[in-house]
Amino acid sequence: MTVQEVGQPRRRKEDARLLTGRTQWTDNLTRPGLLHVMFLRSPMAHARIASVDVSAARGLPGVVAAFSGQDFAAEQGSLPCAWPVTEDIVIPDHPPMAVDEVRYVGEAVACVVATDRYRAADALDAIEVEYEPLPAVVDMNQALAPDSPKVHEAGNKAFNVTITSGDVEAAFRDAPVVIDRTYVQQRLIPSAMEPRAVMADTDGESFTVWSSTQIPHVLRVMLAVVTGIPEHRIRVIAPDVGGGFGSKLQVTAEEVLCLLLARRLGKPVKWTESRSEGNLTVHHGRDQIQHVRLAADADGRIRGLQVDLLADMGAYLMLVTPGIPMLGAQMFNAIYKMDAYQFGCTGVFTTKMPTDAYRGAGRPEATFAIERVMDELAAELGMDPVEVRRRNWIKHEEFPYTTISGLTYDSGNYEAATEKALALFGYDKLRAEQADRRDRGDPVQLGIGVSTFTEMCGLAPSRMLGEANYGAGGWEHASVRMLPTGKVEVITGTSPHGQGHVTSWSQIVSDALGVPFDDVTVLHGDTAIAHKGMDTYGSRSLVIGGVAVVKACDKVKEKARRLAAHLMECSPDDLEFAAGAFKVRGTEQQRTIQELAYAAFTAHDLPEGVEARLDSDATFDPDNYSFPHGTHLCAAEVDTETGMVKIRSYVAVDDVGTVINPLIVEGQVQGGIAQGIAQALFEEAVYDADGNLLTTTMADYLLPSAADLPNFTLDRTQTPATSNPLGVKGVGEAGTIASTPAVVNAIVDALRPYGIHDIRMPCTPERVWRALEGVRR
Ligand code: MCN
Repeated sequence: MTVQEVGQPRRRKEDARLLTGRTQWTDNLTRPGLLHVMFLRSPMAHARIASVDVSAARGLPGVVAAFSGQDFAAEQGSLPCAWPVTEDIVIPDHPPMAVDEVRYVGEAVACVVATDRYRAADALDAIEVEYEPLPAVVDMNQALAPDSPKVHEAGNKAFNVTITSGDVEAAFRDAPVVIDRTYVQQRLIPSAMEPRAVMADTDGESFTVWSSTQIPHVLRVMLAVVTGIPEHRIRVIAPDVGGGFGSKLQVTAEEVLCLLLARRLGKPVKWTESRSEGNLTVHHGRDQIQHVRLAADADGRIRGLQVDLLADMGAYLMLVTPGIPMLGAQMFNAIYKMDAYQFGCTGVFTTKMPTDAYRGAGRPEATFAIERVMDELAAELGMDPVEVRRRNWIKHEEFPYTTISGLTYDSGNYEAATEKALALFGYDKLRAEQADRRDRGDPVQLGIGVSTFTEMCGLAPSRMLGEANYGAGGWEHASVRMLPTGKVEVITGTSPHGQGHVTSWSQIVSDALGVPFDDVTVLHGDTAIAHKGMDTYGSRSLVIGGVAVVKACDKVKEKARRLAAHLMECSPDDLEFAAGAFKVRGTEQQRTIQELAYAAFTAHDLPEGVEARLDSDATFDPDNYSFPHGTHLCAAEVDTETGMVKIRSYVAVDDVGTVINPLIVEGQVQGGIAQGIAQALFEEAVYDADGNLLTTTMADYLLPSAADLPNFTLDRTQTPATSNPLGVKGVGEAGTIASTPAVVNAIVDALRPYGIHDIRMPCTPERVWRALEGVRR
């Protein structure tokens, strides 16, 4: 009997190789005669470049070439922004190497190519750059002031959007309760395990670019557009990629310049970033100021919500920079029903590293604001925070439900996930302990934080992306080919970099074709092998790419059915498919899918219209986004004497529909929660007033380790999606989106009796202590 693979906690096929060092990180790769590139980066946040003199560097030992931005001005083009969110958005020119002006610390101004990395680094010192300093502007409000220094000639406002649904004025008029809050989403620095790296080579006609990227397919198109090199002459390979979290969803200056250097020199070149170079120049995440107003009735029913965002773009618009805050536009209303909603957002230029996608991208920010405000509403009304949510959320029998912001959620059951989470958490017991500690005046107070989240992922239906003015589609592609020996090769357009697609896709194929799990291999991440693809981000791979695999398997089976019918001289309708074989109903006659694969290979006796080889392609473009949801609960002990916060317990019940691999899902949720807690408690990119990044090392930028995090109690409910045949919903970002507000809500809940109703993230011991000192005084 064959075991159903979908739902099995299979260990990842990928891991044995990855864990035993047999990886192919881009930096491990080499080519005969490989040269190494290092970039000279601006030490100034804002300056005119008077001159760049690379001549002294050119003469140094081992140096093959040195170039300024000017040397590439004619061919380097402008780094792309593929998401112009409004008609009148300002998209400034963004040369990969600065030519006339630098606008953030770390912007490349020159480069050296040498026989090894260290010689290249040493030679950077010999380059003379004359800067004429210009004023920096790091604060968004200051940047919008009329007398602010201008980051770009066109001004510091990139775009402004307002979206209104329902009568907002009426909702707020005479509302018994209005909660009015401002939250700061601090800037974060993505820290993938593998730093960025890129290698480029040419045979004089064609080019190959190896990059630690999440998006080999998008990168290939964009490299062609930016450099003018014909697309069919560019092959992009994403070898093993050690994490990205959105930061490798980018077309970087270094990728473009390595390609151009390979062309200029006719030799292979490679660049690998150092950690501190990465902190400066990997695109940053978050960085929003959120002004949120919520109007409610006295019984806690929400009437209206008004959101006004300032979103820091940094100095330029990169691949999807302006789209990130817009991904939150339809998410602030979350799982709640309301009469009216207004969303406004202004994108602001500052002299800092550009921001762009970082795990959750727009949705963690929105979820944070609404889940924080729901707790404030509960406090204002003296209600339990779970109860206030219950009164407002969409009930399970109301799905499909079209929200005030216009999304149609296909399925969900917030009641079930919340009930399960409350039981696992021991909610009532913890509330009793909290009351007891309050009564006793215990210096260590207990806080309970609730986050009942949903998110839109599975980016996305091409039609909807078009309506949002996104520069590409959201489909995904798969090829499934049965080899002559009955093994299966899957080619996917997704580009996993830690998500375990090789394992998940093998499970899907194993069930669909009735072949053993170990007989399936999955190829990806090379534009010469996977011709079509839209890559991996936005928790889209399973709900789009995984479904494309199913569709391709269906076509393979259909072809096999026709062949089986021909060989067994029956009608295709007389065949039933089970356990990897086509059986003639009511007889013992059958052909296994492996036998059919061989027959299709030999092609000795094919029916009319059936081509040799048992293989097929499919492209899937969904009708809707995917809406996973869940309830996360956090209990935090807050030491009111030291400000120290300790997470005592954390329960997450997620609903991601049908689960392909529970072990992978659990890993995704674990990692996601860790990243969300990191925003709540630890991480922050800090710039000084002159635009210098102060958190350039891991000593300054506090990434939590496993030792800083509690054990998480994880469970699931399963409400299948109705928008795809697998019933699956995305999981890659869920934990990050849900966890940050759960933690901050817990801290604020502990401190509410002291008159504290917010702590700015990250909630470091110093910030908590200062807040307490403030009220004590
Ligand atoms: N899965 C499943 N059942 C479900 C949902 C998902 O078994 N119902 C499995 C999938 O088959 C897949 C994995 O979970 O193996 C993640 O699937 P999905 O939610 O489709 O997300 P993506 O594969 O598209 O991954 C992208 C997502 C994003 S957007 C970020 S950011 C992120 C994340 O994945 N970055 C990661 N997880 C990461 N994990 C690692 N290790 N490294 C990163 O950089």
